[in-house]
Amino acid sequence: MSTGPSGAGRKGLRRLGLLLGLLLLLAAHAVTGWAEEPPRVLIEATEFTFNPKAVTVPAGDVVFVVQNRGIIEHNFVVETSGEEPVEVAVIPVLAPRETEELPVTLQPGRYRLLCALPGHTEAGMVAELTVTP
Ligand SMILES: [Cu+2]
Repeated sequence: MSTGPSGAGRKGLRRLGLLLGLLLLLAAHAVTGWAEEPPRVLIEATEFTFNPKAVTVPAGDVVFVVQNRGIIEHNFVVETSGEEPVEVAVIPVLAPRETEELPVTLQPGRYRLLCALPGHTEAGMVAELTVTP
C-alpha cells in the first residue's frame, strides 16, 4: 500500500535507467555527429571518362569520393553549369590509383563534374550533376 523503501528504490532505478539512456544517446551522437552523415558519391576517373556520367544528389552536404583508376594523372572539378561556370570545389591532382575525398555543400541546381587538365574535358572527362531541392 505504502510505497515504502522498495517503491523509492524502484523510482530510483527508473531514474538511473533514464540517465543511462540519455548518456548512451549522447555517446552515440558523439560518435556519429549530431547531423546525419552526408551522402558519399563514388566517382571513377579513367582515360578519358568518369563513371557514372550523371549523378543526382539532394541539396546540402555531399562527399565525392574520387578514384583515379587510370594510368595518368587527372583532377576533379565541381562547377556550376551554364554560360559562365563558377568553380565550387576542386581536387587539384589525382595521381594514378589515388583516391581523394571532396566534401562540398551544394545548392539546388545543375552542375558539371570534370577533369580540367588540357584536353581531358573535351576527350570525355565530364559528368552531369543534378542537385535536387
Ligand atoms: Cu583527366
